[in-house]
Amino acid sequence: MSETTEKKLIFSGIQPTGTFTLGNYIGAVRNWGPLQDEYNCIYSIVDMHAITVRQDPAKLRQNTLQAYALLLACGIDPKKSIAFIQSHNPNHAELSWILSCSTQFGELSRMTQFKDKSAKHADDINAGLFTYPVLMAADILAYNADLVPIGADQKQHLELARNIAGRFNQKYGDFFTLPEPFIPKAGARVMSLQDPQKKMSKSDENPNACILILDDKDTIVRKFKRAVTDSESEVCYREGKDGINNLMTIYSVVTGKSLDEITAEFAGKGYGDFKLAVGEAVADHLEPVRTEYARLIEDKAYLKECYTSGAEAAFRITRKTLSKVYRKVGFVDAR
Ligand code: AQP
Repeated sequence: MSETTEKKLIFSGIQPTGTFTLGNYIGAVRNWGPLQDEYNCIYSIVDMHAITVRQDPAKLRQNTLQAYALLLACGIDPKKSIAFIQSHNPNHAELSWILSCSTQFGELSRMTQFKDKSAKHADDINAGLFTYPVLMAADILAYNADLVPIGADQKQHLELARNIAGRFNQKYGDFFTLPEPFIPKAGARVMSLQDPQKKMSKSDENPNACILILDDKDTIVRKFKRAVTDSESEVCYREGKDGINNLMTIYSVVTGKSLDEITAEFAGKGYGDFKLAVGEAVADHLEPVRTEYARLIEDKAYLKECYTSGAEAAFRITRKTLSKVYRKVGFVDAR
């Protein structure tokens, strides 16, 4: 990929904390492939973020390779985009330190994800969990990304990245681009199938709460059949029908049908028929991803070639950023 073109630059990342969920897919990764022709895209498996909660090292290694293969299976072309593993480019962590000196304790304390995750992992509220958004700001600002495609849950972190960039620019003179969020119109927040007021998450302990994009058809259909809905029977999008609203959004995204078309399609039918249709549509939609993943995960040499060259390209871009940043903050040139 050319490093100097007029195209806008996109950066986004995903944690290798488990197999991607339908939420990760619809809210984020599915949208990344189509952006590759219009933008310069950089996508990362952010393993350094993953260790903010306890991980089994062998499992993390396996999940990281799996996540990288899944990224490609979801349509990221390593010839068009830079696709790499975050820990292979140490410049992110270096920049993160500099940016942490332009970040306020108070603003990090207000981050919803920190509050949620520290409640969930009360026995391990580590400093990394607290400073996670600074590393995320470094991920983005190291490339001076213009746009960051994310699900709605990451909007607050992106706003913080903009504040950090703005503060650095004020202190040291204009340098960082203020990144804009790129949030999909539909499916920006896919909800848990078991608790539709909670977002669908990879690390949910209830396996029925989330669809993993590598689940087989039977599993997907079964999970949708068990999805929590309400005591009515009308398939329509309305306030208070969180479970049905979530299923309708998912069905709409995978079939391209509008909410009105879906209501008409299931008029007079019960939730059972609807849930079965959603399950089958999702399973069929994900089938090509599963097939491509099965092929890629067997080809470790190809994956290695892709993530190694991705990291080299990422390193080159970010080293230039860091050199300029070091000069700006007043560090003595090393060479
Ligand atoms: N439920 C969701 N609906 C829409 N988008 C979502 N994303 C995550 N969950 C949903 C988007 O997926 C991208 C990658 O997310 P991440 O892996 O960096 O972390 P996360 O947001 O914390 O995702 P999970 O699945 O909830 O992981 P765990 O369980 O490990 O914390 C982001 O763009 C995110 O917005």
